[in-house]
Amino acid sequence: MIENKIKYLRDELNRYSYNYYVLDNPLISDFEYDKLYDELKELELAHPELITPDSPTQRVGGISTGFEEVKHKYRLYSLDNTYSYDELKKWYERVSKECGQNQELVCELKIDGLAIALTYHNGIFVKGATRGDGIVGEEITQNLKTIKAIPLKLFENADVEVRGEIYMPKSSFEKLNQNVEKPFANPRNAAAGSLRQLDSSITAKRDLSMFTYTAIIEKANLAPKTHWDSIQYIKKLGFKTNPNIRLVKDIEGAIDFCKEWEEKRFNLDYATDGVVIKVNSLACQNELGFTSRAPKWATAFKFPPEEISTKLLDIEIGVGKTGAVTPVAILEPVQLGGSIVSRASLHNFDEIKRLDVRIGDRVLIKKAAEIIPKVIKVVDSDEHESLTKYEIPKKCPECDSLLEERDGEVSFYCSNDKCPSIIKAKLEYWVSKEAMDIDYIGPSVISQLFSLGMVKTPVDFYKIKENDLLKLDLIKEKSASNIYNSIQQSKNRPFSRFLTALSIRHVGKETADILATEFPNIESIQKASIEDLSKIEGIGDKIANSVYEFFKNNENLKMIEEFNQLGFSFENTSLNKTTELEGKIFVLTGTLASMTRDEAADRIKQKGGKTSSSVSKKTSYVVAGENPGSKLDKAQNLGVIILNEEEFLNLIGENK
Ligand code: 3BA
Repeated sequence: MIENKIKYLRDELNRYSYNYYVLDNPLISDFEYDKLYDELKELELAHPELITPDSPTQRVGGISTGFEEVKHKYRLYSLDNTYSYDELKKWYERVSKECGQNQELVCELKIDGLAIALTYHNGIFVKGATRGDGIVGEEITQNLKTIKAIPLKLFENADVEVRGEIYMPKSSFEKLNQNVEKPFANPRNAAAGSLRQLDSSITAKRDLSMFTYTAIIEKANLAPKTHWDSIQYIKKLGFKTNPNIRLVKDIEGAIDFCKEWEEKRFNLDYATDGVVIKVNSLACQNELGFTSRAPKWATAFKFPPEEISTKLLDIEIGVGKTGAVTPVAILEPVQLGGSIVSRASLHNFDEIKRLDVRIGDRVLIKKAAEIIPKVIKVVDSDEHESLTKYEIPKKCPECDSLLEERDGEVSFYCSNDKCPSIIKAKLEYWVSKEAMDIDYIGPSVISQLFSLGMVKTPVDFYKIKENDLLKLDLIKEKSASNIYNSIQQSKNRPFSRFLTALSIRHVGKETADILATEFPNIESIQKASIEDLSKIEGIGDKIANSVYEFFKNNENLKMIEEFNQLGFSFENTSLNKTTELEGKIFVLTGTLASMTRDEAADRIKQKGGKTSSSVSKKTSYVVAGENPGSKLDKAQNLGVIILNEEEFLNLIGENK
């Protein structure tokens, strides 16, 4: 029978992937796995009515239009932390006072990833969300389903919510960074960026995994009495847990564990930033309870930030989009915090003076919470006095214009607003996530476009033809057509994004949002006086002035005129927002004939509705186009109203 064959294939595939991704014990080759997978895929294609959400084929979903906020059923608390063993001892004294002496503790490595919560009903994975602020997170079920260490079906029909940390192995992070335009700063950011993809097929390509460390059990065959036992139960359900965990008799045992891992952690293929210490007895945990933000029965020991000394080879000067000049220390490469460091921040010239840093000095550098290490001091040496004092450069390293100081600011500025460094920095900002979010373009592409004379102002991006891009030296996924398409797509960004991207002084994302809600279009901002502007809540004199100046500048006006001619419309869509669809949640699936899913989502939001990437009881409508995905099945199961394209257009009043 087909059903039996399908069940057999699913069980086999699940067994193989459990052994591979959870137990790290491959049983068969990728080739053999793929053969079974294809067989299942084919059967499901012929019998779509037999597809279930926990089938291994359901790991890669489709493209969603955004992530819905969800309230966690149980709050995810924070974790108190300390760098000091004395503090750990004090914490243990408080534990002992409440629950008696000799409380056992469990030590777990603190994984430096992203905390998430997974919900299972009857052993089936139904929902996954980010921690968010612990009370409300973002639903990212589709993306989490692509992670093979997350079981879609448990070994028991339990109702549980588990929490754990999503991480990217260090080795996979290094590989990924060689293939992306904008490298991620660390594995944690890479994991976060991968989870935030709207297209889950991209997430599926990233090597993500999860260590699970907490279970809230609602319905199960067992109620553990200790944290240790609950970890064993988590394993039994089919989750991956971190093997480096230890049950110890008291705080001394925990401190030993911390000391041991302070060095050993660098040999692991995942990032850890400390040790989480938890009271083992759940009865004692209950007695201790929580403060307003964290459990009293757990604490984290954070590994001390590493420091190391190295030679300062040079001080380079960078020029940002505002013209502000920042010094960067160029160092003899050293290993620090799991990566090789050859540059460090020196903040500004005041800092160089304060530290009396001279080229040729040995300097101490430190990597703390920041991504970029910083120079903390000069290491005393006989040599230091013989080195020449650092002098603040008089001229811009790029264009030789004089550097100038500005009232009340520590930075120095390049005085030439045509400085190539400033122009390039502005172009880089234009394409950045915060602004027009143009994929596949980063510093190297911009530098080429600029030196070939193809792009001098942002408007030039939109005049490029696909063939022009063939002149560039491009790698892999940054093909001419990818770049061209992502430039074209960026034309649809909202008005506020466009205003952000202009790099108007003192106008960042928040201010741009304010301007975009106060003014219906670009002409009206252009016409506004300084008084009009500074009357607005959140816009001070400084901002009002720079906005005013920006729109008085002839080159800026010419650029905006060119944008107009290119068909950019700077209408403020949020102003003509309506409320017909208020309170309605839509899920879009399949291909629509009259518009893309993104456009449909915009129309829905325009009318006050919301969209979500997954179907639940709260979903008001599922709009199904051609070739809808599993969302349609789910909608049918849950009895959610399903609209075809015509019905949808009628509903939003666009069926002409
Ligand atoms: N254990 C992070 N919180 C953790 C359950 C408590 C907790 C963590 C932990 C609160 C790790 C705060 C966010 C959160 C689940 C709340 C761990 C790790 N235990 N091993 C005590 O490895 N990073 N983080 N996560 N609930």
